Amino acid sequence: MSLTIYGVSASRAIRTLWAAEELGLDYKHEPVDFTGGSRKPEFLKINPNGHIPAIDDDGVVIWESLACNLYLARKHGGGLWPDNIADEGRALQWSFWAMTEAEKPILTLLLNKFMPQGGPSEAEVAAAREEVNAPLAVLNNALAGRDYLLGGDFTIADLNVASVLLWANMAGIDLSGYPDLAGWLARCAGRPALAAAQAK
Ligand SMILES: N[C@@H](CCC(=O)N[C@@H](CS)C(=O)NCC(=O)O)C(=O)O
Repeated sequence: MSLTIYGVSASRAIRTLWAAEELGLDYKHEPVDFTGGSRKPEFLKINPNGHIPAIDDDGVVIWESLACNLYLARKHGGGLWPDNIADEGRALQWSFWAMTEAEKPILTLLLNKFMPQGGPSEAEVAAAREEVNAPLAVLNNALAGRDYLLGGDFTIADLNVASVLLWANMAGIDLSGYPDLAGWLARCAGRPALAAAQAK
């Protein structure tokens, strides 16, 4: 069996490196960067979008970070994949939600922090500050009275959503008004598998 994960850990590839570490997989890491490497012809053969991450699992090539994670968790289980179809549906729901509802405003605020010159415009930042509150409230409410999104255990739903929400911490977004979310995010961020992935 051979699994290759493409993408430097200081990119969305951290999401898939984290999943692979949680699953205890043996994999090869190709640290393709996002400042040119992802646009090289050899990488475009893997992901024609020119983005990292991507994986090649014995010839099965998957791109889109959270799709890579769903695939790996579905294939290897290891407690990350739900044990019933209702929770599988919820894991898909939360993964798509992270990408479509939460990622954009959080990324705008992250870019604003690290690229004060040449990053998002003032108007885009103001809109993102407003826009981010709705998904943060939805997530906070979903976590009320439970440790993890599907109940008592950490699953791929948590990994996928937390891997996007980690940017909120990096962007310095104040989460004090969302205590259930903040507690959950701290639990997810403290997992040794994430530290192992960050060290790649
Ligand atoms: N929706 C994609 C986005 C991937 C993406 O945009 N990755 C960035 C790095 S974080 C990238 O490859 N940027 C380089 C480029 O677009 O040339 C995913 O989640 O995998």
